[in-house]
Amino acid sequence: MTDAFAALPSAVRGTFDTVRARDPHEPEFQQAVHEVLSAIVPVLERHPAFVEGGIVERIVEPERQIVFRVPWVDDSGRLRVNRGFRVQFSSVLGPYKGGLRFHPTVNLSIVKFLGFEQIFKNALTGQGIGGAKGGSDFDPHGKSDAEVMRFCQSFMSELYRHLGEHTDVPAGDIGVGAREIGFLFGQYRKITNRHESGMFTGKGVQWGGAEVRTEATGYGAVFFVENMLAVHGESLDGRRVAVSGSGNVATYAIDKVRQLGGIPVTASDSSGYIVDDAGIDVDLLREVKEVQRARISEYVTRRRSARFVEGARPWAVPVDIALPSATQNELDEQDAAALIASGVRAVAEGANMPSTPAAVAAFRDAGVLFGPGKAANAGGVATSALEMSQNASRQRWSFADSEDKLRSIMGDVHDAAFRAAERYGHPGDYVVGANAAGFERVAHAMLAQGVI
Ligand code: NDP
Ligand code: 2IT
Repeated sequence: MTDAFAALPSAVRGTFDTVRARDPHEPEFQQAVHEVLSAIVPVLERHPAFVEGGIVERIVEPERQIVFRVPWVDDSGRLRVNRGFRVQFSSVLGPYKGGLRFHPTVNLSIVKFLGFEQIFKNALTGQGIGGAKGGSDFDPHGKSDAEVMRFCQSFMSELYRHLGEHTDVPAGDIGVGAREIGFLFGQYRKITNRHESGMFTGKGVQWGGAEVRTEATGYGAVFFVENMLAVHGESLDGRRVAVSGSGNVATYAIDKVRQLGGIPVTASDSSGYIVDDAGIDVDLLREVKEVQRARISEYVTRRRSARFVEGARPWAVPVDIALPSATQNELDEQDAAALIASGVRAVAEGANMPSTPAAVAAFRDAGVLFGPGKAANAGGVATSALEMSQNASRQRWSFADSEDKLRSIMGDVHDAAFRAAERYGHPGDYVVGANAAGFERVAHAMLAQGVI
């Protein structure tokens, strides 16, 4: 990946060279920085104060990064050691905010790329939340509930001292769902002797969680697509949609596509993908993945209209809309070419950075409507901010009100990105628009708050 970076204009080249020299072993972080820097050049040209204030040099360096040992004992009595991370990237707009990922591939490069993305995504939501990310190379797959609990308790026994409702507020991400959040919150409460609802989002709705937070990222991504299509007088009705992943984001994206009259025809996990031309049955998918925690091939044993394709990704299936919602760099140039050849109209990133830079370039060149992750998947963290508001005011909003708010926020996120793209001379380019709108807000706040 490192050698594939396109040359950058001189305004940002020096900063990128410094990032590469400082962190030569962080390809995902470099990729995320490269995307943002290439998109914000027109903003820097229009705001010399951002250049003089060293905003770009400062923003690529996390305010703080925490790396720690997580020892725990498995069910056979064997000692295991994982590595924990929290990268607190920027608190200029609010407390650090962003998810925790538990997956064997997690390392500092992944956590930094996610934390960096989170700064601009969170800014774009218009809420008062800074940017952070964390996690561990722990793999919850195949672990018992008791093992997951012991791991979460050990993880939180270190991390708790860096968290708090006004300091840093984690949430879920890959491998961290309702079960893990419960164990993590429980340990924080025990250690601190504080039931501090606002220190974690994605909590169970029975104990401080917000309605719609579970559904928010997937629903939000589909609302984003709805907005992109509406600009051209089009809708989701009757359109075939390919979704990758079968976790939190993918499941609720599929659910909302169906509700809005589209036909979600694929889902996947790390073993392969399923195609169901009758439309994915969300209840069955949830039963297989959430309840049984089984492989996705289990779905086809219970659904005649579906087939399983092992060891491949779903992008060769002809569709009108694609929602990559599994993980980073899961859709490359060849996948983009296949989607374009089959006439794809819109792509929106439910995952963070799922499309490689070459795939993004191919979509933009082909005139495909392309919603980058920091805009399209912002509904999750935006609803986290709504959860924080409800916790602070001890209120509980209904599902219907919360979904209305999410829909309206996604309309605002779309419009902010759309308008910024026009303002900076790249109409219709949501990559420029989302990065420019998020960056502008962060940069103004950094200038106002001085050199810190
Ligand atoms: P989940 O853990 O719920 O689901 C992840 C899904 O992606 C699973 O189907 C998993 O398959 C698949 N997957 C993960 N890693 C890989 C891999 N390396 N190769 C192939 N498939 C993989 O996570 P989420 O749905 O929460 O997150 C999905 C994406 O959305 C991530 O990029 C995340 O950062 C992003 N996101 C999540 C938000 C949220 O609110 N949860 C908010 C915004 C973005 P398997 O089980 O086989 O590993
Ligand atoms: O990538 C993301 O935006 C998330 N995983 C959700 C973060 C949050 O704090 O809700």
